[in-house]
This record gives sequence, structure tokens and C-alpha cells, in this order.
Amino acid sequence: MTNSRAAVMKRATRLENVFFSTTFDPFSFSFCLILGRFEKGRIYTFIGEVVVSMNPYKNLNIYGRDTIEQYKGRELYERPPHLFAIADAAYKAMKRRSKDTCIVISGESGAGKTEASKYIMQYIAAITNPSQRAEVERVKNILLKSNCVLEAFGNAKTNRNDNSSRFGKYMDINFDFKGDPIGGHINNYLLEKVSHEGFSFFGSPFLKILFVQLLQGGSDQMLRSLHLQKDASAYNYIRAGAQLKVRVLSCSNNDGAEFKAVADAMKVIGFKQEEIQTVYKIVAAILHLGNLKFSVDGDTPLIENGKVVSVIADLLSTKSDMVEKALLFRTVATGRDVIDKQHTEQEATYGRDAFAKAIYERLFCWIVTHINDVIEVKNYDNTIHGKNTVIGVLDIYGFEIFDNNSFEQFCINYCNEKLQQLFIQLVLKQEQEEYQREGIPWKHIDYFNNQIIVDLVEQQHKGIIAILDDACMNVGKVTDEMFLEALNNKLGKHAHFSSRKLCATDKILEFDRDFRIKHYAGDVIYSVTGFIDKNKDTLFQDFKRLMYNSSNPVLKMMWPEGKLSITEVTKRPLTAATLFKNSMIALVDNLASKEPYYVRCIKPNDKKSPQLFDEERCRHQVEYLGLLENVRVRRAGFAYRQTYEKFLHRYKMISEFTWPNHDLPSDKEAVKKLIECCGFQHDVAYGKTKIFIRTPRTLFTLEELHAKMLVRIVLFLQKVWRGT
Ligand code: AD9
Ligand code: MG
Repeated sequence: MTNSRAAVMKRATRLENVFFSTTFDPFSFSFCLILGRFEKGRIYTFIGEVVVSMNPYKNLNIYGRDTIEQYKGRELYERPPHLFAIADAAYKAMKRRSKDTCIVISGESGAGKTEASKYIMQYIAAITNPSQRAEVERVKNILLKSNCVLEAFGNAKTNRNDNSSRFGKYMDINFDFKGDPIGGHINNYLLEKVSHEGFSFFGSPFLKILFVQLLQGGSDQMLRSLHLQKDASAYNYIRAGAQLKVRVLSCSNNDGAEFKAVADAMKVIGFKQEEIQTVYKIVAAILHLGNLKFSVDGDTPLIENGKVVSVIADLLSTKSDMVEKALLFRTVATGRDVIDKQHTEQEATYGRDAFAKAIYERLFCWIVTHINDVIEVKNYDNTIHGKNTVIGVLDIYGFEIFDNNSFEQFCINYCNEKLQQLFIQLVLKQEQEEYQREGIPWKHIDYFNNQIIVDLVEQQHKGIIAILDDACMNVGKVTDEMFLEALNNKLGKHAHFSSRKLCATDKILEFDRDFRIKHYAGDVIYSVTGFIDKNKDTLFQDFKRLMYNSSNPVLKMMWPEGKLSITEVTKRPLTAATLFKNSMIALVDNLASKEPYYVRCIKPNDKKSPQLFDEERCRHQVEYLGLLENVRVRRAGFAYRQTYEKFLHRYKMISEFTWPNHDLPSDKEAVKKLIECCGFQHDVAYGKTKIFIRTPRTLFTLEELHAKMLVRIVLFLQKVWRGT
């Protein structure tokens, strides 16, 4: 027995002694197991096919080429728990059984989801394309480089995570019949545009990574051409956050190099030079927009710093007077007449911020579309015979509780409820259903079903989103308070909803502009301030027309609806919350159609420290991630299942009755015979089509026997070959 195998066996035995003992407590088990491993620097733990990952907050030497080799093509329990084991399992299932699979990574903000998704992609890239086909290499390269670009534009520093994803990402990787990546597609979800802390747009501690990269890493000549200065504190939108040092992204490790890495990645992805320039011009225009100052002269609104207007006009390839007009006036249709209505100072400021947010969001979506265009599967020859299969990787913002939670946290936490629901459906429900289907005796294990919270948010006509949309549809001035009132009236009796008005003595709710949702992961108090505005997400048509009329073709392309005049704009666009809800429903449907693999990430402490293990915080996460129910189902169930045919294929050499072929009436009978020969009959159950093995130790022993027999067969063949 090799040392590593002996270690695996020892570990398996130890675990089983606890796992299957009569005094088993799922909580202490999962908790102690994860903690025990973490303290020894082992950040991954398996619970069934779910891998639990604990953020080490330090670089570990466990992702290199040699580790990749150790996991490549191996079965799940053969090697110690690792992300690569799950990635390999998802890949093998996809390749061997032509199944679409997906890897769902969840956990709260800063728990390590994005890092995990990158390691998974690196692993897949490393184990595919052995023949080095150029087209496959191109696709792999773009898939890997796209992370760097998307992070720069979509991530921000928050007090939870220095490199927090402020958008959700689902990436499909398409494989051909050889199992090599031939394309992909990225879906992005709800990019957060405003600081959750209620600071001014892009303000501290919410800092979009790219803004700082550009100022710190852009060459003098580039900054001059963008009319920018290096000092971030000169820009209102990022001033407050600029004092904070942005931890550098994974592409490199200093600011200048970081900026260059993003620019290089854009080139690899296939952005043309003028497109890259437009990207930076837009970013610069946003920074300048934030510095515009409005005032009023009598009734007439004015821009105090007209020079900035001409800089913005120059960057956006439009005319100063047109920019000024779009900022100070709004075109309105009254019957047949079209008039220019002057903004108040407040309206002008609102319009300016809405414009800055909108061009930022458009830019981000355009970048995603661009990446999709270059990795779209074009070679349909590979897709015939239904052999084009997919692995999806989901890395989406984790559950968030901040001091001040707003519309964005509401959407993010709703998304996490949806994913938890999917986990329940697929891991807890399906597992139990499989036992039933196979005719294995089974006592149902209960779990908390969060469907009630999902309904509270998304139910038609009655849910929070429907009530919010109703409020936004009202003609006339609707305030956030009126929305809160409507919530109170309609949801006052809901077990997972409360508000200050309804429980005035409740000390937790400090303001009368709050409501609280009892989420599966904890209570979150949301401030209603801004809900109506953010849900409507209004951008005056004047700005859209301004952009459509830009002489820069890239900008013009981003704003097709600017073509319409005010009298032609009739349809009310869907609200932000409804768009998000629709995209979540589509996402969950998509994931549910694939074979899922789960990575559950845990954050050991709130200080980003590699040493600290905050027991209370970890307990809470272990609880709400559903790991306990997961352990219970696992414990009562079986660690391994396999069809009789495949089981025989791997282990038939162990028994003389099955090697090289059996003469029993069926594969099932042959498997029974093999198991009895080894003395494992008490540890297995025979289903209709599959054998179920309860403890991992049995599997390891089978693996041992398999390995020994292989050695004997090889030695025997060598002897025969040498004629000795
Ligand atoms: V958020 O919901 O996007 O705010 P994530 O994505 O869960 O969050 P992220 O992957 O960004 O968290 O990890 C946060 C930080 O933890 C990283 O920037 C690393 O410094 C650190 N981290 C996470 N995973 C690992 C790891 N496997 N090894 C070393 C890690 N450091
Ligand atoms: Mg992330």
C-alpha cells in the first residue's frame, strides 16, 4: 500500500467511526470535521459530492501542475477532498456520459467563490486539449482572460471583500466530442452600480477596481488624452474610496502591471484598438461627469464648470451644446407638442448620476457581449450527433448583510434564496428520490424548505417585487414610504416579513423606513430609501439620443434605442426587479436541467485574516448552507452508487467468478457474487439498476484490491512477454 493510499484509508476509517456511530450529531460532526481539517491547513472537505471550502486567506501551494496530475481522471473519493476533484467529476460525467453538468459555487461575500471558479476553470483548461489544437487553445485563452477583464470592470472593494464581485456570472463552457473546449457563453446578472453604503456613486468604501487602475496605471500620455490627472481625490465619484488601497486582482500584483494586464487581456479577447480606446474614454467621461456642478440663476439651471462639459463632449464624440442641453433640459411630449422642460438643480444632478450609471452599465454589458461573440461555438461540425456538451460554472454574489442594506442587497439575497431552493431540490430531494426509484428502503429526512421566502419575494401579484412594481406604475409622485405602506398592508401577517410600523417595540428596526426579511441565512433589515428610483431605473430619453448621435461608432452601437424620438417611446420598460426576477428564474431552470456539483464556501472570519477562526460565524454558515441536512441524508444514505455494468467493468478482476467474464444470469448477480467474495455484503444495498455502497472504506478497499490485481496482471504479462 502506498503512503498516500494508507493515509486515505486511515482517514476514511476515522471518519466512519464518527459518522456511523450511534451517538452521531450532524452538527458537531460537520463542524468539527471542517474545523479540524482547516486547522491542519486542509481547506477542503467532502460531504457526499459537495465540497466544502474554507477561505484560507493566504496563498497555498495546492493548485499547481503536480496537484492537477493527481486529480486528473481519478474517482471522487480516491484523492483527498479538493476543488479539482469536483471539477474532474463534473468533467468526467460530461465526457463519459455526454451529460451537461454544472458547478454551483455558493457562500457569502468574501467566502472564496470567485477564486474557486477561477481554479476550476484553470483545472479544466489544464486537462483538456492534449493535442494542442490551435482553435481550442484560443478559446481556452479567452475564457481564462475574460475573468481578468470582467473583474476589473465589475468588481469593487467593499468592507467584506477587497475584490467583491458586484455582478453575477454564469459561464457555460462548450465541449466537442473529444472533450475539448470549443466555445462558451457568459451571462451576467444585475451589475451593482451604486454604493451599498449610500455614499455618492462609486464612493467609498465601494470602489470599482478599474477606475483606480486607470488613474494609477495609465501612462501620462494616456491620462493627458483623457484629460485625467493621477490623483483620484480630484474626482467626486471615487474621492472617498480613493484613500483606500485597492488590493490587487489576481492577474498580477501591482497597480501599473494590473492595468496593463487588463489591457493585454482585452487585446487577447480581440478588442480592436479603437474599441479599447473607447472603453477608456467612457470610463474617463464618467469620472468627469461626477465633477459637474449645477446651480440656478433665477429659474434657469446652469452648469458652473462649462469646461468639464466640453471635455465630456470630446470623450463621447458629441457636441458640448448637446451635452449641456441633455443635462439641463428634458424633452417632453404633451399631446402633439414637444417641449423642452427645464430641470431643477436637483433633477439635473439626478439625471447626471443616472447617465453616468447607465453608460457604465452599458459598457459592462457591451464587454460581455463582445466576449460572447468571440467564444460563440461557430464550428457546427463538432456539434453534430448531439455531442456538444456543456459545463456551467456559476459564481454569483453571496448573501449580504451590511449596516445599510438597499435594493441591491434585496436582489442579491433573493438570488441566494433561489439558489438555496435549487440545492434543496437537487441535493436533498433528488438524492432521496433516487433511493425510492431504485427500491432501496428509506426513511425520509426533513429539511427547512425556503420556498416560502422565495414566494414572499417573487410571487405574482402578492410578492414584494409585484408590490414594488405596482408602486412604480402609479402615475404621479410615489414615494418610498408609500411603497413601505403597501408592503405593510399586504404582507403584515407573513411569517418572514416585518416592519417598524408593525412591531414598534422591536428595537432592531431603528428607522421607520425599514422592513425586515427573515432569510434562510439570517434576518436582514432593508432600508426602503431608493427602492422606487432603483427599480424604475429611469434614464431620460435625451441621454439615449445623445449617445446614439455620437460620431463614435462603438458608442452609437451601445445605444440603439436612442434612435427613437420622444413621441415614439411608448412602451414602459420592465422594471429592474422584474428583469432580475426573470433572469433568476431562467438561471435556475437552466441549472436544474444539468447535473449539479456543489462547492459551498465558508468564510472563517470577518477580518480577512489567515489565522482567525470565528466559531460563531462558521457555525452559522454551516447551519444555513444546509450542510447539516446534507450530512444527515448522506449518513443515512450511501457514499457511492454505480450501475452494475460500470461497477463490474472496474472491479471484475478482483474475483475469479467475474474475471475475465462471468457466466451468471445478469450483471447484478455477478456484482452480488463479487461483493460476497470480498465479504462486503453487509455494507451494500442492491437497487434495480445500481449497487449502493454505504461507507467509503469499502470503496477504498475495493480500490486497493483493484490496484493490487492490476500490479499482478502487469507482472504476469511482463513474465509472459519475456518468456520466463
Ligand atoms: V463576493 O460574494 O464576490 O464579495 P467571493 O467571490 O466569495 O466574494 P473571493 O473569491 O473574491 O470571494 O475571495 C475573497 C478573497 O479571499 C480573495 O481575494 C483572496 O484573497 C481570498 N481567497 C479566497 N479563496 C482563496 C484560496 N483558495 N486561496 C487563497 C483565497 N486565498
Ligand atoms: Mg466574487
